[in-house]
Amino acid sequence: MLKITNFRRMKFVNSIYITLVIILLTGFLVSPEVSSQAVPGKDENIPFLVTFGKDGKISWGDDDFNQIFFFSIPKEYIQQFYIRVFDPDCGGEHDEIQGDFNTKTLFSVYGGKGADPEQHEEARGLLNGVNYKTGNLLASRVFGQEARYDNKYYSFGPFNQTEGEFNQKWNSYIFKVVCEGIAGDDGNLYRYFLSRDANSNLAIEGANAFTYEYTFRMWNDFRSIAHIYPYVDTGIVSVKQSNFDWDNDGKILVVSRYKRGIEVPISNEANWVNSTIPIEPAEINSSLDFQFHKRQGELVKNNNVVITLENQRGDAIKFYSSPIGGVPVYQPVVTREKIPARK
Ligand SMILES: [Ca+2]
Ligand SMILES: [Ca+2]
Ligand SMILES: [Ca+2]
Ligand SMILES: [Ca+2]
Repeated sequence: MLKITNFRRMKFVNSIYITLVIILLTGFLVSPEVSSQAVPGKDENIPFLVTFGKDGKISWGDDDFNQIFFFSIPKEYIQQFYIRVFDPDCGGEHDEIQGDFNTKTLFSVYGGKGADPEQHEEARGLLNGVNYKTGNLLASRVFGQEARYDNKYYSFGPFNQTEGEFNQKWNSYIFKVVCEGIAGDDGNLYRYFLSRDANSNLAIEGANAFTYEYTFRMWNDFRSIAHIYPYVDTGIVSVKQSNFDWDNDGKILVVSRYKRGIEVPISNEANWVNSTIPIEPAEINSSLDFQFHKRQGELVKNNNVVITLENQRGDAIKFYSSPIGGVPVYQPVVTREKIPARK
């Protein structure tokens, strides 16, 4: 046992109070509800989504030149909202140039019947040659090289929740956002934010964002670890992961409450590699943590990668941009007696 003098105990108690006050004051800024509205999410440590123009090479890391994200708005939220896109243009800052900037990117927002990927499998965009642009087109815009939106936001909306497709299970309205590289060969890097406001990022409590095929950019920093958090729903006994164009860039590990870090086979240049990971009953209704550890030594620069997951029946598994139930943590075998003493 650690012996603490009264004075030291007072200091310790005071520091706990101060910490609590700081947590309460800043809670709004760091709550999961807030971070879950950014795509990629705060916990993912992923700088950008990426979509190349359709004349790009798949060896640059985008296998299909489109990306589909879904936003769920809880039924209780009755105000209008906006889907904001950061750096929607392809030019200037952030984007990946090939020759000159000539990529045009079409962003489209869909609602109504056909938008919800749980009720309409084709909306997920995983069936080759099948139209995934289902639902009512609510808004769209093409972006080229536009200084006006370089390193800035463009806001789609306002939308009303009832313009989405209602999902009974999640008691939410679902919206679909499609990004397509309709011309050119450069990579458009961008992010989303679901907001109550057109001009700033104000999160909607209980809202969420998810996808079934995630195409993203890694940080150009070999110390940086990216994460994605697929949700393991009831009935899942195994997960098949597929990764594309990982450029042999270090390791991909799967961590969960019950997995310490299973290494999965990785892709190299413009190829898909897959493997199957068994799921324990105790992992149901939580998220797995897929960790992307970059190779040490010579930096693999501008690494774009695609990840898809499916269950044992071949059904796609969602990735949430913020994990449901929080970030998975280790459950060490011995926990009770091993709380470290404060110094
Ligand atoms: Ca830009
Ligand atoms: Ca170009
Ligand atoms: Ca961009
Ligand atoms: Ca790559």
